[in-house]
Amino acid sequence: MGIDALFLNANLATMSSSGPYGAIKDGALIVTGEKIRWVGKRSDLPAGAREEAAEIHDLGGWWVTPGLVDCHTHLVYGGNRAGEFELRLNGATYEEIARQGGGIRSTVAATRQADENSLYAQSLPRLQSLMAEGVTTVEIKSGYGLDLESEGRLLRVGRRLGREEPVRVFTTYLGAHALPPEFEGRADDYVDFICQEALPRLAGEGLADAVDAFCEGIGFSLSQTERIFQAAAAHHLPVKLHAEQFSDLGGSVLAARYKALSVDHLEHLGPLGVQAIAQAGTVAVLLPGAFYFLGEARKPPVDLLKKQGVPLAVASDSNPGSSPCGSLLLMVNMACTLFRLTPEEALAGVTRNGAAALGLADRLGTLEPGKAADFVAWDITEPAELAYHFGYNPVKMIVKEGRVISRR
Ligand code: DI6
Ligand code: FE
Repeated sequence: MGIDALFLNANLATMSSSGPYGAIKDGALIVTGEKIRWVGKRSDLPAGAREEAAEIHDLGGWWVTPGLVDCHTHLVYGGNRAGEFELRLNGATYEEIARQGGGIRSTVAATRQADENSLYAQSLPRLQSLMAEGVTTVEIKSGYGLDLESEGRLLRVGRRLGREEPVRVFTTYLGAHALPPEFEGRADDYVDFICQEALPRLAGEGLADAVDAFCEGIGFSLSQTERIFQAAAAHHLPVKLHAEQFSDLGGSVLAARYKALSVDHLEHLGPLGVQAIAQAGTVAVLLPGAFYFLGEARKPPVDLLKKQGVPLAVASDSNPGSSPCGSLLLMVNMACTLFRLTPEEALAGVTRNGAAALGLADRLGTLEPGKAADFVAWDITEPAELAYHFGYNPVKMIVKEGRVISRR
């Protein structure tokens, strides 16, 4: 087995579970093909590694982390809602705006109007902004098209972004994001349409890696959500859930019964929900951007989640209404300042646990032999700096599947 690349002179925050950050000072990484073959101290490098290596990269004493994983975004959509933001700051409420045709529905209208190329062009800069900070894996949800044709277009744009950009894209069908205008007053009929038509078709075309729903008073009920989970199971797709964002409907308990990959938001999650997801091994995804942008007061029960050993992920929730965010590092900072995660926990949230929230923990998220050779070199003197700065990007080099894709 040949050595394609040897990376030397770096401190490694492997994020594997041994010790703080799984740190290895003065470490080295050997890459073969698209995978990490060996990780360790430079002094322990296997004999002959330097001679055998096709390429040797000096990482200048920088710190290296796994490639970042943004496990919850809605970044493919048309238009934006800056006007609505302005209205809100001039005193309009979210409900008034929604009644005048604003809110999610205005994004649905703008998204339906945009053809595939236009959607691609509008979404690409949002993706590139995340990638510039070392994101090498991103989840992208549908949910701004709602009808079959537009949801398919959103998911196809997501897949195409993953083919044309050096980033791994995981797509999630979120048909149950909002009630489309053509189903006004007929939410159960819309759920039938999701379960009987849209989900089977999109799953059949291989456009979705998972299924999500917005389980909320202003979204879909517990029983509607359960029907969607059953349809997902029938098509062998894992589920995720927007749960307990504005109220505690028990979405997390339901999601745990369906062995959900993750439950996301969770500001109103109670002890029963925490216990259920702890037992199911479901990841809790924290979205500090939405909490911040909507000016929420109630925080997710972080201490209880930690006490019960629930893996915590952190994501951008990039979307036009509640988190128009292009920086995962800012979310790492806010997970610490707003939700009191430690820098190490926040970094695990965008690496190891972000990967787990996508069911990819065996392939990504730590620097270990056999995992994808996705990693980022940072010009920092200790890993906590990644959480400490905000509005500052210390990336020096990004490697995706063994290939250097960016240097700064
Ligand atoms: N929860 C949210 O915060 C966003 N979607 C969701 O399910 C809001 C999306 C939007 O306002 O466009
Ligand atoms: Fe979301």
